[in-house]
Amino acid sequence: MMNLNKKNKNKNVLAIHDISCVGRCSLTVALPIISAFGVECRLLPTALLSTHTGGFIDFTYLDLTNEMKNILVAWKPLGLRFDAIYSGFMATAEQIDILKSVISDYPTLSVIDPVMADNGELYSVFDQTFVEKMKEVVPIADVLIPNLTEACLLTDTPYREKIDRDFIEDLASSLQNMGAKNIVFTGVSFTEKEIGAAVVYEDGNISFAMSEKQPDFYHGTGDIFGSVLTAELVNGKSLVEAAQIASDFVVDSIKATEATNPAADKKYGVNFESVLANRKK
Ligand code: PXL
Repeated sequence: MMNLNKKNKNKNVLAIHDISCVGRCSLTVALPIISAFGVECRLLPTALLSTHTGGFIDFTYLDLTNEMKNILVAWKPLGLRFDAIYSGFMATAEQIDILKSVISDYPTLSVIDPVMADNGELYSVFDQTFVEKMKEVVPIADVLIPNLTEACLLTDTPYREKIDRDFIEDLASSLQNMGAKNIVFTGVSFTEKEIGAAVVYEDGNISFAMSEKQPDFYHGTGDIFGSVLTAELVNGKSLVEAAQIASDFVVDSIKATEATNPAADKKYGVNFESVLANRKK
């Protein structure tokens, strides 16, 4: 007999990201991870790309803004409800307005990753106008999950590589002055040994969800972090618990990549599949 978990209430997440066909990020990460954590994953795709934009030269890019509008109209009579909305890569400034209307039409937990930059640099497809527009999501996210580059861009703070706790506190108070509620900063590292997330609650309280630092940088780890975090929040974990599980999951995925393919090209992402396959509940 199948062992059905009676506690599973068949929760669902609406994931609003692009489909990058190759490169393990956005929906190709959110869909398998959220499902494997026992949560249905519904999709609102923002764009269709041959690969993601980080390190691939000639990629195709189909903007799905109009199709997003059609999908939302088709959903209207269905009376859908979502246990969370998890958004990431928005292809155009107009899609940020669509995101805002989805969040107001479907009141629920919103987890927003202001995807636009990493390692001190804006992704090639975005410009300063897009950065200004992205600032509008800060007050509508229940949980905002920027990396440090994105947090600096949102707050007009010069980016730096070496950071300390004061720097995180300053970024957090700037974001909260803009209306941010809870913030989970990703890619936070104060020492050679640790990397993880800084979790800042609405009341300004800070805690850290650290894991073992790995030497190499891989693409797509922010989306893996966000997917695990959102699924575990829907599963009833606290923000710090969910952030710790997500940080550990990312580190395990990097370790699995190095163990199975030490020469892996970093732009193809990490082997999260083997971590999912070996996960014990
Ligand atoms: O992982 C973030 C991401 C998502 N989607 C696309 C990207 C990136 C980062 O480069 O290019 C298309």
